Amino acid sequence: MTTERSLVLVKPDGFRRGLTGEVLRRIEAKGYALVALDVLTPTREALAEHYAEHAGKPFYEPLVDFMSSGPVTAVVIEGDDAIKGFRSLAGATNPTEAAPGSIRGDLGRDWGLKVQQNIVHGSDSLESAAREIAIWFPNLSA
Ligand code: D4T
Repeated sequence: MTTERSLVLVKPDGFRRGLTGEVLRRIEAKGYALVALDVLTPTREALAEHYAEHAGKPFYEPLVDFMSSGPVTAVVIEGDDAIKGFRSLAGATNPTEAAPGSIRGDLGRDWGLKVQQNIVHGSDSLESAAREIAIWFPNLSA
């Protein structure tokens, strides 16, 4: 096991619904540390960088529209195996399929929209985490 950092976002749907505290509670209850936290409305430019791998996919434009629609809470968390651990806390991308007990399974649903509004984002690898943390927290030392 290695101590890892992961970039977590409480997306605009989670923020609007007042779920930031609930997401942070679950992260802390799991035992991960909060390293940095910011509330901001993401720019389309930052989102283009963050979601570069999805450019051109059918859900890409709706995704950028949604993610820039209001404030998000951006958080860097830290702990042993925190990247995989948070993905497990978050649950499957599709909230209908996300297991009960997970953030998306307990708090999310399909709203019949062009893009899934699934409350949280979490980095999916060490490389993604380093890349994403540099986008959202350029002043955070590694
Ligand atoms: P993020 O990146 O937001 O944590 O979500 P995931 O890691 O679980 O999912 P992802 O990167 O594959 O997708 C990013 C974002 O796009 C939405 N999405 C995704 C969607 O609406 N339809 C789809 O078919 C996919 C694959 C949900 C999350």
